[in-house]
Amino acid sequence: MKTTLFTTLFAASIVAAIPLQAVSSSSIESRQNGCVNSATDRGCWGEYSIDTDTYLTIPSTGVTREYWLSAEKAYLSPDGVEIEALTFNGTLPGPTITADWGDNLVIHVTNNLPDNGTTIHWHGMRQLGTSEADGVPGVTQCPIAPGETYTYRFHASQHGTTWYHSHFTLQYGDGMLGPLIINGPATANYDVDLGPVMLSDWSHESVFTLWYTAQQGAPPTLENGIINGLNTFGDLGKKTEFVFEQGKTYRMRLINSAIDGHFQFSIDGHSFQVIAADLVPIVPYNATSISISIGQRYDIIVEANATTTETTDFWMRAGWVTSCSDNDNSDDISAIIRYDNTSTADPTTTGETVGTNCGDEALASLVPHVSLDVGTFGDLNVADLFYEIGDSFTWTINSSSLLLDWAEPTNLRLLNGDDIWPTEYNVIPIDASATNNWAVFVIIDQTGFGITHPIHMHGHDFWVIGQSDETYDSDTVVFNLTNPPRRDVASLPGNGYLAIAFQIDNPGAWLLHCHIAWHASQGLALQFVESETSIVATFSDTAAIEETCDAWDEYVPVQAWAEDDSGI
Ligand SMILES: *[C@@H]1O[C@H](CO)[C@@H](O)[C@H](O)[C@H]1NC(C)=O
Ligand SMILES: *[C@@H]1O[C@H](CO)[C@@H](O)[C@H](O)[C@H]1NC(C)=O
Ligand SMILES: *[C@@H]1O[C@H](CO)[C@@H](O)[C@H](O)[C@H]1NC(C)=O
Ligand SMILES: *[C@@H]1O[C@H](CO)[C@@H](O)[C@H](O)[C@H]1NC(C)=O
Ligand SMILES: *[C@@H]1O[C@H](CO)[C@@H](O)[C@H](O)[C@H]1NC(C)=O
Ligand SMILES: *[C@@H]1O[C@H](CO)[C@@H](O)[C@H](O)[C@H]1NC(C)=O
Ligand SMILES: *[C@@H]1O[C@H](CO)[C@@H](O)[C@H](O)[C@H]1NC(C)=O
Ligand SMILES: [Cu+2]
Repeated sequence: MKTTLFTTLFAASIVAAIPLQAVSSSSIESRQNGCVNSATDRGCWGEYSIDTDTYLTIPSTGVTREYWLSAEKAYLSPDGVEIEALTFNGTLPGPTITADWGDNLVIHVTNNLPDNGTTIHWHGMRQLGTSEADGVPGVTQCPIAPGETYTYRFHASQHGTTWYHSHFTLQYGDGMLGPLIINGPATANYDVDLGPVMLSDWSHESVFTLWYTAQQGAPPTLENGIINGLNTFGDLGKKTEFVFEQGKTYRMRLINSAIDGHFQFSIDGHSFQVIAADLVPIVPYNATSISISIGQRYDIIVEANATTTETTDFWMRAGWVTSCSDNDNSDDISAIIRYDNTSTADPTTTGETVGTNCGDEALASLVPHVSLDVGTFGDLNVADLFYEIGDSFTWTINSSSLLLDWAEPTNLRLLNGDDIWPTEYNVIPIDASATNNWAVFVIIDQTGFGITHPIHMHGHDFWVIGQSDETYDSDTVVFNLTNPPRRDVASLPGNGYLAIAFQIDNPGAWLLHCHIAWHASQGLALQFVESETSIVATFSDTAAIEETCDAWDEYVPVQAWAEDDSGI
């Protein structure tokens, strides 16, 4: 076990060192002297462990993992129906990117699409000191023009399960996404890591075509959903399959990578332990199903202890919650677990009834394992969510809908000393003061629609200090500042409010947005410009920022399509 772990930890070649703040170095020897991660000791991780506060302690393995990704069109049939997909390396999902906690990642993304720009966001990665690698067009960089390459360099300062996806308008809905796994310790033991389980909704028509109707307000109904890139559709297609060995325990890494789908995940005949919410290990709790909002991840441990006398085949269900959005194949988005790998039969098992929860798991269940309280903060930042109906439907935050100019990203403006922000950049400046270094942001749904919005923030995990479907009242609200749930996506309940707190410790321009792709395109987003005067000093490759914009400026006059949404 010892040999295996440290072989994988240090097998990758050392390519380049990335300058980072607050990186402590550790030698291979000291790590080998530490506690070794194994099936019966998952809390261990060399000289670090599951108890390490990942905000304070940033391990460095000295290892750089280098990847190449190609954004390209591909004809694929995930559910038996052939479509022209936009992909990474021609597959759906794209290649799994893996690293160990403390590694550096260097990912070269080449845009081989004939007629779209692109940028890649590494969802949930803290990007400490590397905001230029956050991959948001119009915020952190210009889109990568067709034929061009941009290199993303960042440090794996957290561990767990996440994903990467295009942040260029609706593009990930056509297939530009993949898993991103950072190996590290866990809060419960398991035998086998089964890897990512990506739950997506799926359209037989390009999301760019659907956008023409979506921008009028009503969300389109997609035809299907897929698990790890596969599902059936009527008699067509096939299901993803997993094999269990009786008595073993399996870690599964659930990722909701949908554009407009909320899932209640379950496995017939099995309950499971939930051990992490997004990139935050939690005190394990047991569940028979789990509500997973767009952009969220849950790591679960499933014990292969089903009764197999009647059947050896069980459905794994991405239960579609129809009260959040419609789907034509809502009762058949599933995969198969087999205890007998020679079986080809469809399971006949029955499972959990899908409920109506469009929001998150109960806050009380999501107790972070490393207990951290919210520190001193200044004035609250409060913004109302509303909407406008003009030529098209847009959401407004604090009276303004996000609209970014791809050619003038916030980072380029900062480089050029041009920080008179256009109103529609929805900038909230955030700065620490002598007495506090925490920010609190409250978003209040004033639309009256009653729709739940999964809110994702870049550059930070946030502390969920308030989440309610009741009317926000500043006089009576009580925030939970004592080790509240911590993660990077949390739901804003319909007609209610979401209050989050985060540490002002990472200079950069950080997007906060609804992860329903239609809503993001309709402007439900803003950006925190955090510690503005310190941002430019964090850039390690200003030439890359400028050259990407120069190439984009050259491409724009010949591009086939103009920006027709918020840009993200
Ligand atoms: C992606 O494709 C490129 C060639 O286009 C190849 O060099 C690279 O190794 C592939 N990346 C992965 C992660 O498979
Ligand atoms: C991106 O490409 C698709 C075709 O794949 C097209 O429909 C869409 O309009 C393009 N969007 C932009 C902004 O280039
Ligand atoms: C949850 O399930 C695990 C594994 O079966 C078990 O050890 C544990 O006692 C259960 N916890 C609770 C609170 O039921
Ligand atoms: C199977 O394991 C789960 C926890 O992983 C536990 O809650 C459940 O009671 C077990 N079932 C049986 C039949 O032992
Ligand atoms: C099926 O399981 C057996 C026993 O564990 C194993 O030897 C065999 O390689 C497996 N076959 C496939 C196709 O996975
Ligand atoms: C909301 O807009 C007002 C007026 O433009 C501004 O003073 C305030 O700082 C904004 N608040 C937030 C949270 O954006
Ligand atoms: C705050 O949240 C944590 C995690 O959900 C929970 O354990 C704790 O009881 C909550 N405290 C209060 C006062 O609500
Ligand atoms: Cu939304």
